[in-house]
Amino acid sequence: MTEQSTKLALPVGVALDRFIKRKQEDFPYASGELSQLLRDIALAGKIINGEIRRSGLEGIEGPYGTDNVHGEKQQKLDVIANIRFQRALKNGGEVSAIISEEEDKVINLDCPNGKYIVAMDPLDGSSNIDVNVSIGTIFSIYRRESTIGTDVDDRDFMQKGRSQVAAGYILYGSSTMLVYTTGRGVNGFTYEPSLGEFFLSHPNIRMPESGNIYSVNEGYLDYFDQSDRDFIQDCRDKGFTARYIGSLVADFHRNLMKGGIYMYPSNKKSPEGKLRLLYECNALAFIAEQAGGAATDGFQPTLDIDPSSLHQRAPLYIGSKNLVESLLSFK
Ligand code: P6P
Repeated sequence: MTEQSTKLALPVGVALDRFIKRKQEDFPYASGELSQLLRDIALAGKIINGEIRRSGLEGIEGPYGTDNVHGEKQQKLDVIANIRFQRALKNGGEVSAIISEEEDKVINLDCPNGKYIVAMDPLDGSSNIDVNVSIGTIFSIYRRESTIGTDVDDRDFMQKGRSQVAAGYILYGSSTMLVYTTGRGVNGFTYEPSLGEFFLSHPNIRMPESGNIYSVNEGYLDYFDQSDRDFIQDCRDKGFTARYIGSLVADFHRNLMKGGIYMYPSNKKSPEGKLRLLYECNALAFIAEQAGGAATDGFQPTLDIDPSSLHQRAPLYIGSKNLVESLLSFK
């Protein structure tokens, strides 16, 4: 394969496997581990997609009966998705440890030679599972800071979002899509269940610089800071459309494709907001920036936030660059 040909945009319809291999050639020193890791995530996504689509028939809807570290009721599919991803990544051998919304502590995969660590929300939007509304998987991939061959340590997980080597999400919506970046743009793949494969459907996604959609839970309006209330009022004065699905991945993806802003501000009930920095905010912030959008906690770019704990929360304003800049002008 000549140098030039791998730089060309790959055609819609190319299979994920071939896309990953072609793009790997853009990284001269790539030895294939990240490629394999992306395949492992896609594999788990395919399995979970099938289970979500059949959940009403297989009695795997509803609560599991336990709470996660945040005191949120775990749904059966939360637990199943968590297991699927851990198993796929452990079997793949490229990942030494995982942090997950569904686990209190770091999950060591006993792969000390794994070059990478993964932070993930196996299934985000759980409250929507039983009412057939879109839900999603969110993942961030980092290179280990600790020495390969030794056990992971805190340094590995306390990396800024700016250090991600890859990030993405799987949206289980009207179609199932994998959207990811490795730092050279954002590409979207649509799952074809009859062939059991993801195919490139949205090459080189760019987020519109502006838009007229705002996504926020206005039921909490009285708990928001005045600056957030003023921004929301400004959106309404401009005749913006309000769209809030209650699934971050679905709201983010719509805004990525059409332009818009999603916000989950700090508020009187949750002073740091609700969303988790390491496995929700950072991945989407990386994608947003790679697609020409922006993400902030209201004071600094999300990707520059210095993590201090595994499950820390961060306010999130993410979407079209002009809308995020407008939001910041109210701060
Ligand atoms: P609220 C789902 O639990 C989630 O993490 C995001 O997917 C979603 O945008 C948000 O929380 C919804 O939270 O407080 O508006 O119900």
